[in-house]
Amino acid sequence: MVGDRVRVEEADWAGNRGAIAAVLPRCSELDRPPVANADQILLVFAIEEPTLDPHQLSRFLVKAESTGLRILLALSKGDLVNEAQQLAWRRRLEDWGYPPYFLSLYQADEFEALLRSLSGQITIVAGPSGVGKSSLINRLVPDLTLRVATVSGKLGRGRHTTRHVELFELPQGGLLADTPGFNQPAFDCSPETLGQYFPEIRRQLVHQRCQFGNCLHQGEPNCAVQKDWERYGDYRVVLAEVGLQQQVRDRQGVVDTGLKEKNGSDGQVELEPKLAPKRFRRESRRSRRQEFANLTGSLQDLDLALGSGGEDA
Ligand SMILES: Nc1nc2c(ncn2[C@@H]2O[C@H](COP(=O)(O)OP(=O)(O)OP(=O)(O)O)[C@@H](O)[C@H]2O)c(=O)[nH]1
Ligand SMILES: [Mg+2]
Ligand SMILES: [Zn+2]
Repeated sequence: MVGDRVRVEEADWAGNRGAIAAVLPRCSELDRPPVANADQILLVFAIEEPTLDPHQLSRFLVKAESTGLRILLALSKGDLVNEAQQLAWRRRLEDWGYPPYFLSLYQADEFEALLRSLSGQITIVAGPSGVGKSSLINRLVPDLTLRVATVSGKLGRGRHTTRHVELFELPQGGLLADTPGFNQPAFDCSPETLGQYFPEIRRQLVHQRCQFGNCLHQGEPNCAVQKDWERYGDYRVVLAEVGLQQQVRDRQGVVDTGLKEKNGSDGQVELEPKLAPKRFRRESRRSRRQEFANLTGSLQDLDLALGSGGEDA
């Protein structure tokens, strides 16, 4: 992967070649964009061209949170809106828990402050297509002239769009990964962990806890999470999505989520735990073993090999 640390044997220094003998253990690993050993993600969104869609930004933030890496947020193309609009976005994103850096190629911006938080770090620059990721990296890395997109057409995808992941060295120390833009991040977390990816929920759970450990914060008895924050709707939408994904995995027999659908008081589909945690663990092991057996097509052989107590096979 881009970002891997490797041991090279028989280096041919003159020919600038060598054989990779081993890939050292990774301290982090991202699938999309594929980068190893990164410290943080710099999420770049344009305020205009393309117009900032708060729901899309929210999805990218959730995806970024699920990596466990530090998150920085930059809003680019600040020159395309007025100061009042910038201030409104700043306030809004601070409420979400992500104070943004405002950037612009064409007017004074917060480039210096951003630079300080990048130095010495390995940073993945990610975000939708055409927001100015490559333009920003050109600015951060002197003498670099990455080709930037000439946006055209309805999709805003043009020529010179970035098509691969590459690391660049900052003069202050640290590395930046330019990545191809993508527009719809997919999630792979469980409904119960989703809440941890919203700073608004994390903040509320610092001093209080919900009554149930697997609470989904949808109005369960003694839930400690309020509903009066802007992204609560986004939370519910993503929750329903990851819940459905898990049900699909369930039906394929991969693992039992322990959740079932019910109709909530406000007419929306809600998920609720369907089994006690202990029983749920037992169920899930059995279904996992079942799936493995189906895969190999020899349930009997497998049961013999595992024995009846082979729980963690
Ligand atoms: N007005 C304005 N335009 C900008 C700014 N930064 C970048 N652009 C323009 O936005 C377009 C896209 O820039 P890129 O840097 O190629 O965007 P990208 O995010 O790397 O795009 P992909 O590689 O497709 O993901 C280019 O035409 C840039 O000139 C800015 O601060 N203000
Ligand atoms: Mg690019
Ligand atoms: Zn709760």
